[in-house]
Amino acid sequence: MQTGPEIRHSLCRMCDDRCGIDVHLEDGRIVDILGNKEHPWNRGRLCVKARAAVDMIYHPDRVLTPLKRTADGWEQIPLDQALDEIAGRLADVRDRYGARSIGVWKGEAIGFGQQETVARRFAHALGSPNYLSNDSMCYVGRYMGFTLVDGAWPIPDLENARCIVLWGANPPYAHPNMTQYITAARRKGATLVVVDPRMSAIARRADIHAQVRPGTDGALAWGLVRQFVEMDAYDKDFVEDHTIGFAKVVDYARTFTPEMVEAETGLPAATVKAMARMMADAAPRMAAYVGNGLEHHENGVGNIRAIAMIDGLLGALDREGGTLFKEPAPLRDLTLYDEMPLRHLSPLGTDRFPVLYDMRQECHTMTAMEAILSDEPYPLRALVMTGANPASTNPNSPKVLEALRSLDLLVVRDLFMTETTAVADYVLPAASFLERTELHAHAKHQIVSLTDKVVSWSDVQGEYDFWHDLAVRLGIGEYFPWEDETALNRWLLEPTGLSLETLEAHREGVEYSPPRVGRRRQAGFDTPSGKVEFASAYLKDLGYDELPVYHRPAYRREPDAARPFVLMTGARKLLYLHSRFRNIPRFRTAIPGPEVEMHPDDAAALGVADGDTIRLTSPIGAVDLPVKVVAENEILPGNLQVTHGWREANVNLVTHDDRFDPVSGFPLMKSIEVSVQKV
Ligand SMILES: Nc1nc2c(c(=O)[nH]1)N[C@H]1C(S)=C(S)[C@@H](COP(=O)(O)OP(=O)(O)OC[C@H]3O[C@@H](n4cnc5c(=O)[nH]c(N)nc54)[C@H](O)[C@@H]3O)O[C@H]1N2
Ligand SMILES: Nc1nc2c(c(=O)[nH]1)N[C@H]1C(S)=C(S)[C@@H](COP(=O)(O)OP(=O)(O)OC[C@H]3O[C@@H](n4cnc5c(=O)[nH]c(N)nc54)[C@H](O)[C@@H]3O)O[C@H]1N2
Ligand code: SF4
Ligand SMILES: [Mo]
Repeated sequence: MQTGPEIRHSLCRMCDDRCGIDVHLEDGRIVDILGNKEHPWNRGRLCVKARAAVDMIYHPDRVLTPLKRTADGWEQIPLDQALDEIAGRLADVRDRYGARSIGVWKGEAIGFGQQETVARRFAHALGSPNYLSNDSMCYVGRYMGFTLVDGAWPIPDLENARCIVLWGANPPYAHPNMTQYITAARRKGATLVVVDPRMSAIARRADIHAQVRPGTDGALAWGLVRQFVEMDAYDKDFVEDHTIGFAKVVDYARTFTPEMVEAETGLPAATVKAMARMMADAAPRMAAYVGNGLEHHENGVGNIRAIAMIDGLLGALDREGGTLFKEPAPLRDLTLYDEMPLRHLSPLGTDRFPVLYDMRQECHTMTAMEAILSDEPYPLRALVMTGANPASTNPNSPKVLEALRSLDLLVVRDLFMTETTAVADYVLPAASFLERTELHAHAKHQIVSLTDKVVSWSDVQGEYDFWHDLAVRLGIGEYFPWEDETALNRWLLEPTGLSLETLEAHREGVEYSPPRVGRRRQAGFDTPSGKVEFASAYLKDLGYDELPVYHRPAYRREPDAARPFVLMTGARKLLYLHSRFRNIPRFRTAIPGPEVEMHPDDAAALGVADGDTIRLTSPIGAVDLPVKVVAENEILPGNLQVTHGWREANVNLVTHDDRFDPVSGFPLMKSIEVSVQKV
């Protein structure tokens, strides 16, 4: 039967922005994806990746049938058989080694929210504390830095700010729709400061581009704190009423003179002063945002905590035009952490990184690789993974591959064959975001929305159906009593008082509670003391620095003459999401391959030009890449940048799985010492 043109409303979940989309169908097939003008976040605007969903969904290489590894290669098998066999093998592992030897892993394609919590629920229902994810490297470092100080990670009120400060973030590429809020504020006269060792797309538009050395942001933050105190530009009432540790802060900040900051960060002393002036002039309407650029360092959380203190000092917290505390949607919690805490079973990594588990209930993926290879502290023998490609995206990829290959069972749910499926025992076809219905809460606008299942394929399961069917086969079906996604969504939604029907009629989202400003100032902050904690007794008790003390990056502390270059990795490209989309031909035409960004002086000294191949070597390994000589002001001499996710030259061959931020456990993937040879 032929059906005419049809428009369905949903959300794009190619990245975490989750923009409202209008999906255009003809005869049941998606022909276009346009922006939903009703959605308060993107107001009709989309980035170029949204339309790539059409290429992705109908891609000829898509995995649409379950695959089983055999001696003769991949065999296509029926879904029921795949689930039966996987359940049988998981049951064997559970019998032999105990439930905790089974891990569950979700990747960035699944995001947080419902699809993550259902995976967490499955692990706990099975009796395993080992829930793993890409968040061993993403977001959690920032979440921790801010939560330790403010009790939550506040949301910058960009459009109402008079000064916006971005630290290690590049919204035009990474959060395209965030950029429109920055532009709106700029039109109203807001100033913009971008702290980045590179001239990023957003740094180009800044009033001040603070081009610091990688990993030295903490020194700049302390230098600004010192300036605010010197200038008498801090909010005395806020500090007095709502913070603890201020006297210690003033004392510690003393040595961070503009000249000292210049020596450490490379930023001229005059720029440090100008930046402080610009922020203080706008206060309290100063909105700061910290990106992924600060997380992948050995001093990441400390640097982020130091930055977080500035909001409190300038009185910008819980204020219009500053940073806002949004109320999370009162959806039901799918996880079983309260009903069935499994902390006593030693979730992997908890002993090394207790804060990671305390604050996020996350295990540590690098520790998990060690456990697989060594059986210490106990064996981890099976992994069920969805929406992740760690053989490309985790540090020290060869070791990741070795570990995954040595498992008794690796199951991967994906849309495509990847570096990770290459070592799997079973590959299951996963539903993309347009092939499942799920609830999303958008904290910025305090709305909840329901996505639409626009396409379906016979053997392709959504996340809930998969975990449910596996649970039933493993005898833990009682934890998955909802017949399907719809029944689950209804249950999750109940406490909000909103009905599924209302959400179906308003795919652009429905407000779950009106945003309020000033509540934390009245009721107290969500920290142990109820105050903004410049000094953390919680961290001190765990043996960490009470203040966000500045620790110099290793390449500054003990320069290694054999590895004189400092490598940053992972700066986002507009068209690619981590290891995704390299199979979209028109994207390949626009950005054909990997490259290493290099300063012209370094290129001259090495005798290399655009396109020449060089080898980067770290203690972990080596990778060969073509050179891209950038303009003089785009990168600092001695610094290099390579974006991850390329199969033909994977920069995670040289990133560290053995050096971490001590609080978050995040690996060293930026500010890495490397040597360079012409090949
Ligand atoms: N197109 C696209 N969008 C994405 C993604 C993607 O892969 N592609 N990934 C999504 C995900 S999961 C994430 S986490 C976000 C990340 O998004 P953002 O947080 O905006 O991160 P990036 O775009 O990588 O920009 C980080 C910047 O930090 C700089 N940087 C590196 N080291 C340092 C440092 O020591 N100090 C400072 N101040 N800056 C530093 C880099 O030069 C880079 O310009 O993007 C999301 N959006
Ligand atoms: N060197 C270096 N490495 C990094 C970073 C860096 O800055 N530098 N950044 C890190 C960060 S912030 C992150 S978040 C991680 C991300 O790392 P990963 O979580 O591994 O993310 P992706 O590479 O995007 O892998 C997602 C996989 O999910 C599949 N997929 C797409 N849609 C769906 C879906 O709907 N369902 C399912 N089941 N699968 C789907 C894709 O085909 C892809 O294979 O990478 C990290 N790796
Ligand atoms: S920013 Fe682009 S990729 Fe991300 S949700 Fe919006 S349209 Fe999709
Ligand atoms: Mo990320």
